[in-house]
Amino acid sequence: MAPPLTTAPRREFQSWHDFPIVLDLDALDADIAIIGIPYADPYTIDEVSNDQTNAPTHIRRYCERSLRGLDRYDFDIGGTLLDGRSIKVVDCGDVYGDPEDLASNRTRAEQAIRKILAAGALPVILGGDHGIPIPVFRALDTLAPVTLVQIDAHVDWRDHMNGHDQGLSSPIRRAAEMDHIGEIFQIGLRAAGSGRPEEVEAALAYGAHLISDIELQSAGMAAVLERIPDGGNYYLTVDADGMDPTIMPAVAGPAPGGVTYPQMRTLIHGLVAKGRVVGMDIVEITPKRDVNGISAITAGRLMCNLIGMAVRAGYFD
Ligand SMILES: [Mn+2]
Repeated sequence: MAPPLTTAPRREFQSWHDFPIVLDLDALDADIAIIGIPYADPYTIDEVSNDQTNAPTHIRRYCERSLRGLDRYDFDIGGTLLDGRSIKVVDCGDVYGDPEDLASNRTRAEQAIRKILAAGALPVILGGDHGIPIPVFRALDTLAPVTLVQIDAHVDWRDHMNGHDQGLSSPIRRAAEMDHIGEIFQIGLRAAGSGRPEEVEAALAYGAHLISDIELQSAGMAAVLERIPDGGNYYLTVDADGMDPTIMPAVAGPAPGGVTYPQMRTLIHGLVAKGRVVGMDIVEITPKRDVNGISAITAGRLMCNLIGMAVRAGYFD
C-alpha cells in the first residue's frame, strides 16, 4: 500500500493557530495552505532526521507568541490577520517521510505543492533544510516565469555535495536549471559557506542578482526591492541563516550580520504589493539551538506578514 501523501502535524497535533487540519489535498478548499516538509536529501546518514526536521512542529508550537490571537490588532499589517474577511486558512500537516525510500519524499513534496496550487491556494511551507524547496520549485511550472527571491547567507549553487545533487547546498543551482524559473535575486550573502569562486561565477553567468549583506545594509531593502521588476510571480525562499542570528539563532551556520526583521517585513510587504507572491518557504531552523523561541517567533512573524498583506492586497477576493 502506498504511504500517505501527508500526515497530521506531529506530537500534540497542534495546527498553526488552530486552523483546520486538512490532509486530503484532493479535497482542498482553501486560500492559504500551511504545510511542513521536514525531510530532504541528507549528505550523511545522521542527517536523515536532522534537527531541521523538527522545525515545522517548533514553529507551530510558538505560533501564539508570534501572534497572540486571530482577534488581535497586528501593527505590522494594520489590523487582524485576516482583516475580518472570509479567508480560508488550513494546515495540511507535514509531507510524509518514508525512511526506506528517501527519494520518494521529494516526489510527495512536489505532488503536495502541485495539489495546493491546483486548488488555488497560497502555499506557506515550513522546512526542513534547504534541500526541500527543490521539489517545490518544480511544482511551480504552471506559473512561469517565476522570479525567485532567496534570503540566505550562502549562494547555494553547489552542483553536488558528497555526490548528492538535491541537497541544501544546491537549491538555487537546481532552480536555475528549471525553464520556468526566471530572474533570481539572492539577498543577504555574507561570510563563507559551501560556495567557492566557481559557484559564484556560475551564479553570475546565469545572471543571478547577488546582493551581499554589505550592499543590503548600505542601500537598504527598499532599494533592493526597486531592482526586482514589478508585476511578477514571486517565490520567496527564506534560509533562516540569511537573517541576523540575534533574531534567528537556531541555525547550523550562524554568521554575524544579516537581514533584519524590519528588512524582512519591508521585503514581504514590497513583493506582495509588486505582484503575486505564489509561495514562501522558511527552512534551516534547528530547534535545539533556539533561544527563548525567538527563531520560531521570527518565522511566525514572516508568515503573519505574508498572510496579512496578501489578504489586504486582495489576493483571495
Ligand atoms: Mn540555503
